Amino acid sequence: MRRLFLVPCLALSLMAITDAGATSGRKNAWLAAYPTACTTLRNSCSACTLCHIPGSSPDIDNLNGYGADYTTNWTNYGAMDSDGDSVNNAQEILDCTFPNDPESLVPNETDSWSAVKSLYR
Ligand SMILES: [Ca+2]
Ligand SMILES: [Ca+2]
Repeated sequence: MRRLFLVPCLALSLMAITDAGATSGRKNAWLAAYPTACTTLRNSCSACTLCHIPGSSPDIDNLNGYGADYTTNWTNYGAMDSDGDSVNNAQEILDCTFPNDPESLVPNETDSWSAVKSLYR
């Protein structure tokens, strides 16, 4: 009877260890792949919110669009546009914008210049 209880417990423990290791491995792989990424994105990666839905547990069931693309398309996720804002994920990392937030974009220079000119009219 005791063995019947211990075997499932051991199996669950191994699954938990394996999942935690994989999660940490993905995070560390991202940080290693983007050593010059801005501090905002690196902090978001370290806090798991770059790839997971904020406020949720950081497991495979709570990935955001970017996290899902990162996890399932390891070799091509940089060329993908996870948030549909017409900027690919790799460029968003270079620009320090969030690849899962379509509102997170580099400001349009034309719009910015128009805003500055409007102050002096
Ligand atoms: Ca994008
Ligand atoms: Ca974006």
